[in-house]
Amino acid sequence: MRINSPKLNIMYKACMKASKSLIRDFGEIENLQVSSKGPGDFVSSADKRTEKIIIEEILKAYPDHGILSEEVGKINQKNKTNRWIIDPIDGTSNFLNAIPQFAISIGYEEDSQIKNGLIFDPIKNELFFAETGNGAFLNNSRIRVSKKKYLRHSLLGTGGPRSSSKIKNAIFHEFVKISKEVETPIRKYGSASLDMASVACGRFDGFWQRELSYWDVAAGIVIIKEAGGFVDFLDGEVDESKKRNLVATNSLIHKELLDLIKKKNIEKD
Ligand code: 2AM
Ligand code: CA
Repeated sequence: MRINSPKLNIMYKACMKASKSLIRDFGEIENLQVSSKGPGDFVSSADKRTEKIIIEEILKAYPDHGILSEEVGKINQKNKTNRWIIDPIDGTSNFLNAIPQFAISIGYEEDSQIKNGLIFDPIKNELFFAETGNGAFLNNSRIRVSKKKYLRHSLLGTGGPRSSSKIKNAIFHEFVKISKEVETPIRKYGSASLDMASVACGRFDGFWQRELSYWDVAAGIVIIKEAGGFVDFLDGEVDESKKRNLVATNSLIHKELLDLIKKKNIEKD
């Protein structure tokens, strides 16, 4: 592994340590699935355990750095300069259903700019990582976004909406609208961070999703950029807390996809 940056090193160490127990927990899920209680509580404690290991490793190295993490929320909020953004299990529903499509995602930002990102799929043993200015990698190899030029020939991914979404119909209509413009059916794999990693390494040509959280996408932002792709937030979102609606592409199909998303949905809500 060609990791020679201090921040990436910490991410890598934290992630490897956490993934050991996560893989063990994943192995238990199939048994729990057929039990009367189901795996719900077990998954939530696996989530918390993974998060705790990652946070401990980061704070051991940088005790005063800020943390934003899906389960515990914010730590060291006073530090506005250095912050780590963590999603301990991205793709929770997959994990819960014993589907091997989930990841640990860790981003690091300085002055609100994402500098480093790492996304680890512990089942496929795929480690995606990047540091600003130094390119993006999958395990030992440099990765690049795809070279597809036209939306019609592109393979796209998306996700959501949750049943609680207040804009469910608009999201479904957007899906229909975009589906009609691509030859290959759109993929919905259920892990936003791995969808972003897929754009970075050229498996997907683009990905968009509404109502995400910052921890779903923080690491993916720098990995896609360093792989030559483009990441945008819809509706002029600049404030991090409002950055929820994302479009990420190989850059060549970006305008075409963005224009289509912005075009009024034809079907009525
Ligand atoms: P999670 O597994 O950590 O909950 C599923 O489409 C993907 O989107 C997952 O990565 C899921 O993260 C993420 N996601 C986050 N917020 C979501 C939302 N409001 N609706 C749908 N998916 C969401
Ligand atoms: Ca997530």
